[in-house]
Amino acid sequence: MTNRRSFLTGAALIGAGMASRAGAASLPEAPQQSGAATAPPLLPPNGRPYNPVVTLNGWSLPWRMKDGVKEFHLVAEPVERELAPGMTARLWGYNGQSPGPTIEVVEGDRVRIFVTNKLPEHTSMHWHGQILPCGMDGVTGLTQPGIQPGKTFVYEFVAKHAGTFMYHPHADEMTQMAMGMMGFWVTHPKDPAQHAVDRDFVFLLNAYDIEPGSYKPKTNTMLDFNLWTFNSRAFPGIDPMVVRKGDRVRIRAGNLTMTNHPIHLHGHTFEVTGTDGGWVRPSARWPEVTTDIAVGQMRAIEFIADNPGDWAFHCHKSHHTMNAMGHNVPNLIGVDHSGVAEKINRLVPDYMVMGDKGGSMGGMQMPLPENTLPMMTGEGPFGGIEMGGMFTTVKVREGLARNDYKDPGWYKHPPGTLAREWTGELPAAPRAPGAPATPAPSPSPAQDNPHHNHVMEVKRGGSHQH
Ligand SMILES: [Cu+2]
Repeated sequence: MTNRRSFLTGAALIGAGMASRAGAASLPEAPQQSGAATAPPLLPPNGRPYNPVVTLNGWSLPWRMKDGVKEFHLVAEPVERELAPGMTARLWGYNGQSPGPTIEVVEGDRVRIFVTNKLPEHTSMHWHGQILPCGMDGVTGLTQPGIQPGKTFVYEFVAKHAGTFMYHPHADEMTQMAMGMMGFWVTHPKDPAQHAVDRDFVFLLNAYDIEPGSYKPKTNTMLDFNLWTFNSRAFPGIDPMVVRKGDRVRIRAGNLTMTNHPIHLHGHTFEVTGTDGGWVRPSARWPEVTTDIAVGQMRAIEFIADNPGDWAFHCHKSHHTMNAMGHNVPNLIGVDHSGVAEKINRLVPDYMVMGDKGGSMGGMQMPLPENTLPMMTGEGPFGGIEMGGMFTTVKVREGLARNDYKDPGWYKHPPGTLAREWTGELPAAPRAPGAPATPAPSPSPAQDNPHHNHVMEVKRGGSHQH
């Protein structure tokens, strides 16, 4: 954990925004975080006790207790975020990172949040899901003027309801959210025994459109994003969620992308126990292995981690578990284009085609432009994982210490519990009645594939771009 503390001097902030001269002189420190590692849970140093959350590849914001009020300081500013090793994005975020730090408070806490704008345009802060006075809702033009560059605004309200929330600007949203401005907010129950779990992970679903070889997201993209991320990290850059066998685990996710994400967990069934509106009554829950999270929604899922292993946890839209790629590639399965790619390559150096045996890039040597991620990547104990984007693992292990979140390495499968190659005799495979005894040979690809003459997608320069 790299913790670079930047202390803003009173002098630099005097006269800023709505914060009074006296208030500005005593602004709380704005801690900064630059690394992308998952920070350990932030144990509350004062105030009411609670069970802290773990922000996936993120951290929680320390506060200052002043006359019984929890004071936080968020600084909106340009940041650099490593999306995964090999690719860094120039984003906008808070306190050194995108997303900003998680804010954790307790039901009934009075909260005061200073928001300083170090961006080149005005911003504001909306506290998504909070029940608060209208004038604290942070909608530019509607409930407040924009926070101009260099200015600080102060928001104050009581965190009335325990639950799962987000924060994000309500000013030039298309740009500011496409640039990564968002953060998580958890209001813990007054009674720490209520809704208690052993491990509580949180992250935001976000997406970027960054041309391979460039660093800044395109902000006008509506649907065709090429980097699908958990907390501005793409697989294999997303940490595993490490849990102890027998733990009750909660995972909370909020969706600030432009599309829905069916989030899927392997090896366990879970229940949705919370939404942006609050907790779901136990009688209204049902078992799931996938839950769809619509745009602007939050879901808290809970399960007992009773099944040891390395379990995939991912968005079920297959294009969301890939990194930067070109989508406009014809399907060449079954087409013999041997030799053709090489010939075209002499003319167009970065030319690539989809494989004739499928899309697997396993054996493919493809030069990547600087600062991008392979579309299918990640090495597992059995070879290439061939994933990207919104994919990580839940690692369930026996006998971990209570606060041990360290990656335990790959799961060691007990003897006899692993799929393996069969080399013995094969039983006859029964066929549907009326089916031919042997499959008919498929017609020559030249007759049924409009791309048989190899007039294929030809891409220049960054071969992955849209
Ligand atoms: Cu998705």
